[in-house]
Amino acid sequence: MLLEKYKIDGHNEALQKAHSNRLAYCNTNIENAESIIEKLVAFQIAIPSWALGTGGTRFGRFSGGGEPRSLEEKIEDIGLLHALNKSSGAISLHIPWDIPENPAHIKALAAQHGLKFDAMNSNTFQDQPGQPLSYKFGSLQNVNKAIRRQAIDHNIEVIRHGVELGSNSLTVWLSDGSCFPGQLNFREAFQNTLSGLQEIYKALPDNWKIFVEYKAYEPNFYSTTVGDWGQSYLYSSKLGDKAYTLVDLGHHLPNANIEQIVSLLLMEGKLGGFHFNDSKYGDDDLTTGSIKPYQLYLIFNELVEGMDARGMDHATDLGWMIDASHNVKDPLEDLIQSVEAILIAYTQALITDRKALQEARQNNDVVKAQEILQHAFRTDVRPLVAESRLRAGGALDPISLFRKEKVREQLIKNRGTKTVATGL
Ligand code: PSV
Ligand code: MN
Repeated sequence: MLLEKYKIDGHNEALQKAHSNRLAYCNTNIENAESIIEKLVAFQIAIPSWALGTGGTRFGRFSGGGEPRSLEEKIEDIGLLHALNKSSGAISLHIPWDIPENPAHIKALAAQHGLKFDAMNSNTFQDQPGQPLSYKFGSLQNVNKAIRRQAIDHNIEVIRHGVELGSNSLTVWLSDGSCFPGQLNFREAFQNTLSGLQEIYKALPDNWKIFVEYKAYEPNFYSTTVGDWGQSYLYSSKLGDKAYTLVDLGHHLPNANIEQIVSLLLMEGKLGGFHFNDSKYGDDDLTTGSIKPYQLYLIFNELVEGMDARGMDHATDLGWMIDASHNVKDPLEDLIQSVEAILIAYTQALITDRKALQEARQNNDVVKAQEILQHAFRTDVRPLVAESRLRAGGALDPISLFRKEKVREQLIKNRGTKTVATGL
């Protein structure tokens, strides 16, 4: 389904007056509002193909209905999202969940919706029907050479699909690890994984990057072979210039200082990509900013500071993506909320008074440093984010328009209540 431009315009007209008042107030408090709005318009967050259906847990899955049944319908859903917020201009595919049967057609369809292809994701954490060898005891780390070969070949195949679509990066997340002490020789598992990644690296086209994603645990519970940023950094450093660490916010042990991790990876030029979500315990599936918005702001603060220190382009030099899939919310509404939370945190980082912060640090004025950060965090920047959407042609209030136009009801009518999107 398409959301016609006149509906978005009508919605915006009705809200324009109240929005202008809020924006005028915001502009009086924020000096560089214009340049912030420009940065917000440029900032795009990729949507993963697997976030459009209802996620399940090992205890069950409660479908909300109207889920996309094919890659075409996933693209359509992200197109809808992008029409509403103008900040979701890219899709990230997971192979084999999203094998494009006709790449030229898929590419053209995505272009019609104004979407690009972000990082491609390989999957060696599940066995697929007809797959000759099992990943039960790991893929690239496996003690069996033939299984390692199968995993390497799969990743090379994913690169091939990505080339056809115009993507230029591969994200490798391995569930490899062990559930019990003694199950693995850690060094051997590392070396096997490294040599597998080296083979995959060799298959990367010149303009491609590889992102090595880490995760502390799950599905393995005793050790994970790419378990933290240190291990990912080790792999990416040994691989070479085209290899980077990917930070998924939900992949840390409780209380990890993610902002510090981000800062140091940026300093080393090894931060490549980001998966946004939020977590309460050890999850990676909650809506971005729903639990720890202050942490999200602190992370963005380091991102902006670190990227500026290296002269990087905020919009294009890192891969920005949401990685979550929901049990209880409408997936599209959830994604609208996540994108909004990301843009708010980004804006708050942009308005942070860095000069004053530097001075406070120089004077060991801890109180002042906290005041500066919390001032930015407590500033209501939503009118700036809304204005950037308006200028780009999106909706001032995407969720209310989504509901008013009964988008989910229409998707259910077109696709049915029992559809299941491929993914987890
Ligand atoms: C693993 O939890 C992960 O974060 C990786 O990015 C996967 O590719 C993705 O989720 C989907 O399962
Ligand atoms: Mn992830």
